[in-house]
Amino acid sequence: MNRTNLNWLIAVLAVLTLTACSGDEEQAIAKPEPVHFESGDECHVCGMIIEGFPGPKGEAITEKDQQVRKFCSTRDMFAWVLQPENANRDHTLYVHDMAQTDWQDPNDTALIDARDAFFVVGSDRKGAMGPTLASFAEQTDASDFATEHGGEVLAFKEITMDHLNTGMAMHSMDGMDGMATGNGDH
Ligand code: ZN
Ligand code: CU1
Repeated sequence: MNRTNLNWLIAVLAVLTLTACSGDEEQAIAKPEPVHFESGDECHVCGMIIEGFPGPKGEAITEKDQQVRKFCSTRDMFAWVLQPENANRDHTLYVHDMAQTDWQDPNDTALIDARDAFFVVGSDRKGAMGPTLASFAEQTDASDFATEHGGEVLAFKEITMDHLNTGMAMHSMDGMDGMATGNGDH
């Protein structure tokens, strides 16, 4: 993270902390605000330049040291989040709400908390890395999308590594089934 981003983050945190004091006392630690995607940003998982690719993006602000990680796709964000060293961490996570923005060019005003979002897995719409997870703030929007583009609606906590490679996994399974049947006849 560069210095400008860090200063900006600290300023945002300070403002949020002040606001929290006047309101809910339970809200001791403020959640950092989303950071905008900028040209030249690289995906933390695959290293691709994120700009110019369709589909929802992801970002994480790490729990411990508030480092910003950006991801070319929700798929790559989950590939990182589901790693054993991240799975139980309270990283702040953002994804685009695709009900609010254009699939081809998602706008950062549509970033929402990924942990509260609904995801369509296995649809026909492609992200930066091919098959991806379409993210939505509202479950009804996710259902509408799944009706139009196929796939299954899942909550954040329901996503597993198996969901990240659905397209590829199904093809290889088909091939293996065929071989297993052939060999079994001997
Ligand atoms: Zn990536
Ligand atoms: Cu990539």
